[in-house]
Amino acid sequence: MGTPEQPGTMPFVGIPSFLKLPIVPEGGATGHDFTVVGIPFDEGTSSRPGARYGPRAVRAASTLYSYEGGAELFDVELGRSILKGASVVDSGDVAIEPANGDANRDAMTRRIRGIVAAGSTPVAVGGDHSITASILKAFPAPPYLVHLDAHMDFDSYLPRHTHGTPVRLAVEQGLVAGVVQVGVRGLNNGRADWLEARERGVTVVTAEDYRLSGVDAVLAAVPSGAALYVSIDIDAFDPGIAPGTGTPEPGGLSYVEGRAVLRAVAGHGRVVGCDLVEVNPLFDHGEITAILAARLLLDLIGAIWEARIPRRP
Ligand SMILES: [Mn+2]
Repeated sequence: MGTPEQPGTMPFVGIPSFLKLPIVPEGGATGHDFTVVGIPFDEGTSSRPGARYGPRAVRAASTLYSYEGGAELFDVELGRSILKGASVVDSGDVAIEPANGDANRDAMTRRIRGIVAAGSTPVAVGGDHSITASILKAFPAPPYLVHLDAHMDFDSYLPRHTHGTPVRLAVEQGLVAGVVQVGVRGLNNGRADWLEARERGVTVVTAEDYRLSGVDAVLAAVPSGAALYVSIDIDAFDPGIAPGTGTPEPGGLSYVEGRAVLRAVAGHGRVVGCDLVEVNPLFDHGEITAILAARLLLDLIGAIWEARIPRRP
């Protein structure tokens, strides 16, 4: 996978870019298959802030997988290497400023637009979930949104640009061709919003639905071959494995359940971009949330790459 920035070094040595991959400056993303970008913004948080530290924590955790300089990621369960031949780079962070909401949101959109225009697939690491609406604005055509989350993020009672509203904003502004949500649960999704979302065509696969129906319930909502955008809110996962987040909710997905969704959608459609949001290291324990996040991103982009490049024997 690409040219390792720091060949031969151990995970604990060197500069912790994502997977210790080469750092390319903003605007230098041409020719790379995937471009990781940090968006350290958490002013959309409704409860416990701190997700601005998510990109740094996820990058540091990702170095656990950087043996051999990240040059090969052999998945022993799959019996093959993931991301083989893919060029993946870390383009640093969007330069977020405090209390500068509109400028920050414009900067996010511009940055993602640049990555897309360069022919690369953006892999954004948040930051709170409000960033997803600004990211979706960057695509020339609205993709289908595959959204893993405990919450529908369709709140009508919150201001427009919070982490409880990106899906409402995306639907109202026509930024998505459709939405399927997986892992929704708990007592913080309002009845009126739930009804309205479904009326507007949002498919809600609750955590319980998913346990009963598996990935079929998700795939049924998305046309085969469609352009997809995958947004992973880490709170889709159970707080037992993902405590480091602002609004944890019991009863979430296991790692294996979540990975199955990611692999299935990557093989079902054409993923044009993705994000992983709401990792809040201030509430993490033993870095388990950040490690889960790093692993999910590797699994996802590995599956996207595999769908693009037919497997060789
Ligand atoms: Mn969310």
